Amino acid sequence: MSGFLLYGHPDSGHACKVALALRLAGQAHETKRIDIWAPRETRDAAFLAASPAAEVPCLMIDGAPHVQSGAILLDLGERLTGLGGNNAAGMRRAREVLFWEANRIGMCLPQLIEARRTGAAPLPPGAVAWLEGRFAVDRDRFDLLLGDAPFFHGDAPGIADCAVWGYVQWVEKAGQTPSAAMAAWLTRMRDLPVETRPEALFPA
Ligand SMILES: N[C@@H](CCC(=O)N[C@@H](CS)C(=O)NCC(=O)O)C(=O)O
Repeated sequence: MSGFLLYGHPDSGHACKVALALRLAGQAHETKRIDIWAPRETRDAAFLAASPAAEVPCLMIDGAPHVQSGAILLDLGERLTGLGGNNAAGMRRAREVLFWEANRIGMCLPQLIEARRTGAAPLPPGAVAWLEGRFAVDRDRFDLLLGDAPFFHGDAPGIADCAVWGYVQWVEKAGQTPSAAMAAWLTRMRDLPVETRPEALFPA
């Protein structure tokens, strides 16, 4: 199949990152919702063939599968315009923010959200306090990285913003309080002239 097909689910911040990047770039694409709460073997056969770990996101580009949200974002940043990645400085900025996000916020907030989910397996004693301590550090680093600019790529958002937004969009669902800078950035992200509601990014 030619064109772009994104497998994802509205509960996956990793998949939301990629969906937002495609929207920001104005890239025509199809989406297919994969039930990440269902047993892996019950998922769409074409998806299972494309995504070896049965994880979303998986982005098909002209029939070729791409997995790992950070790797996909870096690919899209170079491939498409409007994502802040079409020059060396923009890609350097993207790599710096994406690797930080994957190591820090992308490890911390999803676990805090999962810890609060009804029916989730309980985390070991002390794990939530440890994650919350990490998030407090991440929140300060968010402020430092964003600085005085409206977006991580400057005046307009790019793949670094998509990466950070994936889970920061749910900071309150994770039981955490955003910094003032984070709250203002979230408002700017929500007010972008593209769809950002997870349920609408991956319609059933
Ligand atoms: N490091 C991966 C994480 C992907 C991931 O953990 N996906 C989750 C949803 S957020 C998933 O597909 N879970 C379903 C499963 O593992 O069965 C990325 O950045 O894409």
